[in-house]
Amino acid sequence: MRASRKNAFPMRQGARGKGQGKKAEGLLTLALRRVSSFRADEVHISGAEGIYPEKLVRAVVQEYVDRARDHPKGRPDRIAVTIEKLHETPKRISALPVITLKCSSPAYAQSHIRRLLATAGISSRALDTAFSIVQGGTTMRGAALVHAQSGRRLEPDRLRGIRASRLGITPAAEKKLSLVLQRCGIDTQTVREALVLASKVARHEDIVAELCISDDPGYTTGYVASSSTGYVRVPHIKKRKSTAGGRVFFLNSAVNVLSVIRYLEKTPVLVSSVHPCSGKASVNEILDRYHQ
Ligand code: PML
Repeated sequence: MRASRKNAFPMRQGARGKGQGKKAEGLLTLALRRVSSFRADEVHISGAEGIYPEKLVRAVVQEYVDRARDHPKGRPDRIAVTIEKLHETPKRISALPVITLKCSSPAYAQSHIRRLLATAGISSRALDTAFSIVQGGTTMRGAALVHAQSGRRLEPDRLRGIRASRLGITPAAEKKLSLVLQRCGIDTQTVREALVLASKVARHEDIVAELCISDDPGYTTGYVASSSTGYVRVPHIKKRKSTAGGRVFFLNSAVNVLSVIRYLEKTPVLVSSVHPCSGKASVNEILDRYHQ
């Protein structure tokens, strides 16, 4: 599947002739949502996102549906694939640099995350709010928005949250990313997709940082990400079999929340370049890098 996407994005933003505007030529955005209705209300159990040229969409939809059926969280009751034409050329960005924190337990994870995010400017009150969201029992469909200083919740709907959408990676960058992650032994679809999402999120100037814990009970590595820390993977962020999880985006004080939501949900972004992966480091080593 990935090999067949070679040269799928030949047109770079700004590579057109004068007067051609910024219309996206034949690009579609795909979003997958898997829903289970084993409780009275439907529960969102996982999703996927991508931006593809029209000619690849049929094959990608098939791939999405196959993945959705074989998910570790079980067979969904409903699979919804949304396909939308992009009317705006995607903004091209770099993936965040990747590093894995040396961490051996959820207690250490929480303490390291508090230190890392405090350095990025997140108050302890905001961190309390964030941990209560990602460790609480409710699985939100999207991310919570938390004010980085006051810890106030800012998303209009606390169950729906905000879903970062319209994001993808060019085939060339995806190939390079695979090579870079292979060298660190972490080249999985989960890591690649989470990194693309985190890179789009961190790119907004009013989003200070992100905290993510997967709600997959078998996946115990989460991450914190920001433009200053990069993408910091956190092993043992939760106990195996725990279904808790979620995403929190921390926002600046002077933020215009609606414009951040618009960026996250509507602005198309493609990762088109990749940094090397730095392997593993202790929290002190990572903090020392900030202060250099
Ligand atoms: C998710 O989308 O379920 C979260 C995935 C987190 C991946 C963390 C990593 O292994 O880098």
